[in-house]
Amino acid sequence: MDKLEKNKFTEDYIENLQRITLKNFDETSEKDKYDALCDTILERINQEWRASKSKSRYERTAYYFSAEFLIGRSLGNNLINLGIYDEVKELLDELGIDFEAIEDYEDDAALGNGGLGRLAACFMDSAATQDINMYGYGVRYREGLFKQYFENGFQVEKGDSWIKDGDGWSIRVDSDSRIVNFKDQQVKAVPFDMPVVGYQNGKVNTLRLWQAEPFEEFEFDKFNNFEYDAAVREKNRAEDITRVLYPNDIQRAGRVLRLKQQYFFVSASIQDLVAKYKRYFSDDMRFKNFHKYHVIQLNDTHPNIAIPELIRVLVDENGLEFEEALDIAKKVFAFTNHTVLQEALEKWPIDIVEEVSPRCLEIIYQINDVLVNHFKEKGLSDTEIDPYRIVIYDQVHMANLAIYVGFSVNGVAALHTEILKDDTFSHWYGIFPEKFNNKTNGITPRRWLVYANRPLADFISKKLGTDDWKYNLDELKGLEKFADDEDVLNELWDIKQANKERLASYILEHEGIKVDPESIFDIQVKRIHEYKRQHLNILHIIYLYHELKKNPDMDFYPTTFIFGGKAAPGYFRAKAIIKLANEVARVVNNDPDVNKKLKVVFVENFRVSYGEKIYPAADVSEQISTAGKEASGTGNMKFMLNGAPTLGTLDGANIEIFDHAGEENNYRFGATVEELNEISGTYNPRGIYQTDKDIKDAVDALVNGELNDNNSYMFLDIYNELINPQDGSRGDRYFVLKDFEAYKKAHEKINKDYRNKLAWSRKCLINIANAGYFSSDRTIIDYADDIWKIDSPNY
Ligand code: GL4
Repeated sequence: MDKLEKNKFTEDYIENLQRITLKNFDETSEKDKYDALCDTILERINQEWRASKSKSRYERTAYYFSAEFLIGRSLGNNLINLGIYDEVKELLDELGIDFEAIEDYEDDAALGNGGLGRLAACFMDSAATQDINMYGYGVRYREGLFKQYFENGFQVEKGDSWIKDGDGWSIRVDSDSRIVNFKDQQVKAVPFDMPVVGYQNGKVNTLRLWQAEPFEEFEFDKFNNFEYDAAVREKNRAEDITRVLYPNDIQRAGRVLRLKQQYFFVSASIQDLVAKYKRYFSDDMRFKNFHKYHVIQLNDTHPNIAIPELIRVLVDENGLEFEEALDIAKKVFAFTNHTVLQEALEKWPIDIVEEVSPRCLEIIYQINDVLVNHFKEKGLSDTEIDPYRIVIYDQVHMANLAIYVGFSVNGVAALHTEILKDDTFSHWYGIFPEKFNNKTNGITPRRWLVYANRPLADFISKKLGTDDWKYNLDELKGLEKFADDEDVLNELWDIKQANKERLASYILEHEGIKVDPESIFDIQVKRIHEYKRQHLNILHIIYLYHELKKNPDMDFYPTTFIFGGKAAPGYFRAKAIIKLANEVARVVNNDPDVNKKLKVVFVENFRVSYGEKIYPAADVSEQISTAGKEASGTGNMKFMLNGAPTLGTLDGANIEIFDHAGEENNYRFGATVEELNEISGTYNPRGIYQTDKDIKDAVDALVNGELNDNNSYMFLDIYNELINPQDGSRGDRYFVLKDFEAYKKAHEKINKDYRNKLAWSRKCLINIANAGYFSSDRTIIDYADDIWKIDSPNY
């Protein structure tokens, strides 16, 4: 911004502030100042946004259908991408406004659970930055992911009404409202558009989130008749549809309302696409060229009912034959799978599908018939066809639907895609090998480095002599030439140290725990799940605690173990893991024999904006899932990009991180998928427990009174799962005890290596230098080139 633009910005800002509040400047609140800033920025974006929209109208565009977009905050990120962050901060300073307080005022838009939703948000940022036409379609939940509190160490959930005071970044587009018909209900879908600003390139894509509303605010007759509840019943029923985000990560939520949500946003989005196509391509009423302009990426199975919905709209509302419509669908849909855990593969009972949209169920049967005929012609018997059926045992298999109709099926990391081909979907791979492809996940470097770790970003630009790495992350490779430059390594160490100090004060302020910034910050933040094995980490801390109690002078470099993450409210054992971590923290942190060397913190309400403070301050990135279970992981990439070596299993994208940055710069441990497959029949966790004293002592602490679960039986539940299964299974399904010894050894190595400051800093540097591959810019370009063929409008 030059001086003129700066003055104009300030002028506009003050004018907006006064206009929306009817107050004098010094009477306005933080919220007022935040709102006015959003308005002023939106005005700046408006022109480029409209230009991008009209330009893309006649160009091939990818539509990303996702039930989740975990955006977090937008203010800082938008300013960074517009290239005016420093200037605006300065302008506000001049007005006497505390910019950080304004940034902190913004609620996270937590419209997602974890990795899957955050990936969608990173993709939006990358597509805009790489000038790719990509339009996001999702749900405007009125309640985002619950807020997490701890009471007595137990997780307590509270609502997250993130838009109760308005939402500074959306534009309500009433004129594009659609009607969504359920079997027994009709609601209005109102779109709210959020701008997705590319990094300093003038491109603005759109994220369109639908909100469910009634046609009438209330029924006057009933009100007049003193039936007050009845008068607003329909309104509430409509609003219920987009009221809450289901708080399940990985697990499936088999509820009618959940399918209604899915159908709701998908139906509105499909109608939107078809209506616009008819408006701009009015000479193609048989939709012959529809597939040339549209590709729809289905983010996991949640939006898959879009397939019958597109066919419904084409057949019922536009007079196409079923076969014609199915042909179009086959060219338009592509499907991404995000997990191999069986409990996540959605299967909907047919009566629920019928209850939501009887017509879509009919169409699903029709598609299923085509599928069965196709396989019969190929000579398959009825039972051979069973695993492919879309409808079987009164359930609709949402993955089968998308794999059959879609032209592309992708996994999200190399190992994951191999598992899909060899195992989860091996039957499909046998028939349609050409549909399968891998797209290893990525993260946006703008939010996760340029914004979140300003000191490191400045350091990189200075060393490389350019800013280009911000949109071409492979350039980080240039840092490798400093691998043996002591000054540079020291500088890098100091940046980390300063970040750790910042996090330490934040933790003191928000968690009330004093941690030593000189200690190793060993961090595991992610959703709580048994397969992610936070309990392996905790058992190891219990072991360390025992060792230090026995020998307080033990040669041990002080370490702070930091946890963060939410458990699904209905997932008892995940909640038990949180209670356990909090209890271990209580015991360890209050024990003067050890608490100079060992500290444990579980940060409350981990979310995107907390992550922005945590990743830059990590020394060790814990990525310890059971091999084969974590499809990719993306937190692992955030740590790597911020210069933390990975302590990880051979799982998901960890493998690719080790490949790119070198095993010698990371800490790999634990059994491989093959090894686990091999022992799965004979694995005996109790045997390990009986022979390994360290493990026994740590596991026994769960039930011998050392730790207190306030009579919740939570620790007994974990104990039973590990060595005393109550359900006849062999126990320890996630091989926690199997990997314990290797995990312990890896920690010992870290504890030793960290003392060599230069050697450690070198590892950090090499991780950063090789993080280029994990930019979501690379991922999205791969989608655009290989799946969407987006650069060829004449496709
Ligand atoms: C997930 C995977 O668990 C995670 O490994 C992956 O990184 C993410 C994005 O692809 O998708 N799948 C589901 S379900 N939730 C996830 O976070």
